[in-house]
Formats: sequence, structure tokens, C-alpha cells
Amino acid sequence: MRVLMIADDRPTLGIGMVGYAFMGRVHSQAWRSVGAFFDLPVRPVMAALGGRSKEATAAAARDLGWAAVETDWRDLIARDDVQVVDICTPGDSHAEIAIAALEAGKHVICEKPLANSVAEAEAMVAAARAAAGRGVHAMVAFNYRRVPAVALARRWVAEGRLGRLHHVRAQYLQDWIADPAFPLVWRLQRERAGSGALGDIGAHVIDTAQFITGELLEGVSALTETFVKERPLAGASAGLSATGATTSADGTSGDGAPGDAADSAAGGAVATGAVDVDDAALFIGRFSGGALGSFEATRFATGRKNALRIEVNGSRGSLAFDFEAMNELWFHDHTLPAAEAGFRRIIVTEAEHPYAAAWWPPGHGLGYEHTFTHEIKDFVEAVAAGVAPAPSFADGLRVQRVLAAVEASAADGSRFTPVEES
Ligand code: SOE
Repeated sequence: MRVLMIADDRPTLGIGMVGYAFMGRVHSQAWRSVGAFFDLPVRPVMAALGGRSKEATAAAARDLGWAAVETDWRDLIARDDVQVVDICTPGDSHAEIAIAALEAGKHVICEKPLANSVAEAEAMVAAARAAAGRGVHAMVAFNYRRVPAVALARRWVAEGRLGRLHHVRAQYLQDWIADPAFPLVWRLQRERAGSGALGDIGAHVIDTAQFITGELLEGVSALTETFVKERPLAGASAGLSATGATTSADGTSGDGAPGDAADSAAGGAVATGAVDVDDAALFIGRFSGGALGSFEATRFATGRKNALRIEVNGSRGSLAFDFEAMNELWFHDHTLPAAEAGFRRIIVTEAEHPYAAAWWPPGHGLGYEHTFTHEIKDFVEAVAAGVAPAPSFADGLRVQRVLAAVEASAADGSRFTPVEES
């Protein structure tokens, strides 16, 4: 039987990924698929997967398509076949891993939020700036920028189709921890995650709003709340939950994504722990161009699964997006006569729409995973061209500063004016 070897003389780009829960799984899908749908100048090679448990990491590497396993991320960074380090771990390890990788001359893509504090983010920006001088680049993974409809929204704002912006109304609504029996996974622990809904999905809301408008939030006023103050401790279990969140033997490496099931012993008394992060954050803000913004990030919006929503109102028109209908963008052209105007639905799957030409014929639609493939494609093209990918660590620090301002405002009760009793 003749075996035809497909010649591929492109340079390779060795990838090493740390973490294999929900983000690790969707990043792996992106690394596996990007070369099949985009004509890249280099060929990504999924060289090694890093995780603490040798057995669980080896199983994940086999399932997700990684060639080798490292049980210490330092060894993964040191590998000669790794030129890129992809950080898919909880936020408390982002700074240490990213700085070490950059100093070792490895390009870095790091999941959001960039860090668990402004100080950590500042150190990461300093390391990224030093590395850039050596041709080593870093990107923070705000994947919703790579939804075709979101990228089209930014394009239309930049083209002036909305005119002067007056309002930005942005929400990120989930409901996966509304059940008090949901365990105290790492996303609900300040030490691991830095904050609750605010840093997890509020970071997306902030970055997406700034990305679409091209303006920066200059000041905020906020409220936060923790609705459930005590939760069962996350038990010890192994295996993939429904959404791919992996819990290792000690139950701590679970991504804490939707579906991380509590596996406490059935029937017996369940140990509990205090929740020290926000369950919901609401804040208002003013953008650098003068627009007013209202924002919401909550994982208690029962009935909303992954509803990242944004509406932008301008003098010449408005647009509206909801990730739960991610292939659609609603646009209102306010320059039309009122009798003909109103929001119309654009199906963002035409070849001239961002990223769409790489996939299916119009109307067939994309999903959550494709936003990561687009993100990885843009990252690889930038690194191969020797230019800084976006969003940069400095962009990630900007979001971190907004997160810190929200927390400071919420902590300062003087900003909240009680309504007088009649
Ligand atoms: C959990 O809220 C989560 O997995 C986030 O961490 C991701 O960033 C978001 O894309 C989906 O929901």
C-alpha cells in the first residue's frame, strides 16, 4: 500500500499548555483545529501538557491531543520543543508562570483575567515589555473579541456608523452557582480566583465594551453582593464534569466552570466553607469619549446560561449583541426615516464578515469554541510576523485596574445613598 506523506516545510511552533480543565480543553480544541481552517505561516505542534497529577494529565493529554506530559510547569517551560506557553490555570498562578516563561524566551498566551491583582498584572506587563525587546510576545485571552459579530460591531463603531456614543449597556449573565449546594470550587475562593463574578465574567464585559467602543472606562461606581455566604467544600473526585471541568484527586484543579458538580460524600455531614468573593457586581461608568456605561456580572441570573450582552447607543445608530445568539448582530440605523428605521438582524456568517470566510457557507453558524480558534490564529500570525498580539498584557492590566476600581467603589459604602424613610 503506498503511503503518501504530505510535505509541510513550514517552520514549526511548539506549544506547551498548563492546565487541562474547561479552558485547557477549549484551548486544545483551538490548537487542534486552527491549522485546518486558517492558512498559517507556521505549523503549531502540541508538544506538551502540564498538570500536577501524572495520571490525570496523561489521560487529558491523550484525549486532547498533546504529545507529552510534564508534572511541573517549570519543566514544561524548559523544554526545547516549546516556544509558546499557553496558561490555562486558575488566576493565582498566572503571574508566576507567565513571568518565568517570558524570561525563558517563550511567547505567552494567558487566560483572563490577566491576574488576581493590579500588582501582579503590573509585574506581568513589565516582564512582557522586557521580553518584547527580545522579540518575545504575550497576549491575554479575551476570546469574545473574536466572536465575528463582536468584531463586526467594533468595525462599524470605528467606521462611524453609530456616530457619537452616548450609552453602553453590558451584561454577563450566568446561573451556574445559584444553587447553594454548588461547592466552593476555586472560582469562589478569593485566594485562587482574585474575585468572584467580577473578575471571572466582569472582566469579559469590561474588555468587550472597551473593544467595541474603542474607548476606555475612566471611572466607576459599584455595588457587589455575595448571596450565598457558605458552601459545601469541593470534594475529591476525578473525571470530566458535563462541561469539561476537571477535578483532580484533590478536587482543586477543577476549573470551577459550570457543571463542576459537588461530589461530597452522599448522606454524611458536609463540611462547608465561607464564600469570600462577590456573587454579583453591578457598576456604572464613564467612558473616555463621554459615553455612560452600565454593567452587570452575575452567576445568579437564573435562566441565563452564558448571556454576554451589549447594546451601544449612538447619535447615528445603535447595535445590540447577545452571545446566546452569537451569530447575530442587531443594528438600528438612526439616519433612516423613523417610519423605516428599527433594529434589523444581521446574520454574521457572510464571507466579508470577520473570520467567517474560513468556515461554513452563510447561515451555518459558529459556536463558543470557534472564538478560541480565531484567538489562537491571531496570536500565531502575530508571533510569526514578530509583532505584538492584541489584547496585550497592558490591555489586561487596564481591565485589572477597572476591576480594582469596582471593588474599591463597592467597598466604600459612602457612595451608596440610602433612600430616606417616608
Ligand atoms: C465561568 O464563568 C466561565 O467558564 C468563564 O470563566 C469563561 O471565561 C467564560 O467564557 C464562560 O464561563
